[in-house]
Amino acid sequence: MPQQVTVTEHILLHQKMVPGATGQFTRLFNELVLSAKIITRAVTKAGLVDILGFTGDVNIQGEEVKKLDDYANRILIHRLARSGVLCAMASEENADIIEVPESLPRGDYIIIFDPLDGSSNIDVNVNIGTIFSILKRKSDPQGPLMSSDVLQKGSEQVAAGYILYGSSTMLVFTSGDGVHGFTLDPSVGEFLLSHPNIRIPEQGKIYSVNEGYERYWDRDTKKALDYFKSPKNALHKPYSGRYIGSLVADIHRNLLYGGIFMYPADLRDPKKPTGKLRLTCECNPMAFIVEQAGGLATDGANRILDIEPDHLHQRVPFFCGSLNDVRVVQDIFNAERRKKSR
Ligand code: AFP
Repeated sequence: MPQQVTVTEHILLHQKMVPGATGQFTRLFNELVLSAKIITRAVTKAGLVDILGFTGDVNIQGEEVKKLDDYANRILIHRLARSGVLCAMASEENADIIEVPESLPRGDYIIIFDPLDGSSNIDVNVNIGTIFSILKRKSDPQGPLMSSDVLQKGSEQVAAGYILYGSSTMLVFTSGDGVHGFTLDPSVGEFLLSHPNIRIPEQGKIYSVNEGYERYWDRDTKKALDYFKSPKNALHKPYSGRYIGSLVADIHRNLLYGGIFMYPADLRDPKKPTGKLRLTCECNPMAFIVEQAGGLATDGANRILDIEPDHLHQRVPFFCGSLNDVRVVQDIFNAERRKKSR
């Protein structure tokens, strides 16, 4: 019989190697895993039960809230608040930080999540995902929670991951010790280690971007796209274009096959002058995973993980993926900056 390691076993084994580990992280993870199973159940029933379509509300991002989005958000908030190890949460769907009520046991961890990313794909049965970023409180636990506890740089993340609801449900995460992927075996209801120590190919062959908006990009982004489509690039042939429109699915594919994901600044849309994706709940966790797998993530000028967030729902341009491909983008942006400063 093949050796099958569950995600809980994997975390417990790794916890043993961390001096002073208290088991709090494992408790938090167990609630995440349970939430992922509950959301998977709802996703796989979508179409059969009344969970497709809109709730009629508009979220903090100004987007109409889908029923499944709202369901995933409520499950995560309810379950995670009961982990006993969190002091606060933040969700893409909620305007403000959600403090864990005093009536529940609390701890030093903070989690930021996008409950169901890729909502526009929900009603058409295309992959969607949950993204999470875990931080540790820095301020005195006896005092009030500070906004700086939540607005930490991505490099301070304790762990980050995503759950991909696709042809199977997968949980991929890093706690700073490589990237590991687990696949939900529905027959036993457990996430089993299926992709240990994922490494992103150094040289990609895929570019993923919503090319429909090209005319609204800055010159550097257009130059980068041109490079990936040119037969004169490092591959000596155009890259393949692949874009699902669900960040989790696009990053997951590129993580395994190699490639670059781009969501640049959009100069047409006043809502997206710095891109669409949110730093704290989307870009930071994905950047942590991709860097841990050997890749890179930048906004064109800065390493994503070095950006100090100034507010919870901050958006940044995002270029993330294989080392060589992201370096090409960095070089294009740097050259242009050098020219301007002359
Ligand atoms: P939705 O959740 O509104 O579908 O947005 C998904 C997302 O945040 C991310 O998952 C995609 O990569 C990106 O937006 C797609 O945006 P475009 O539709 O503008 O390409």
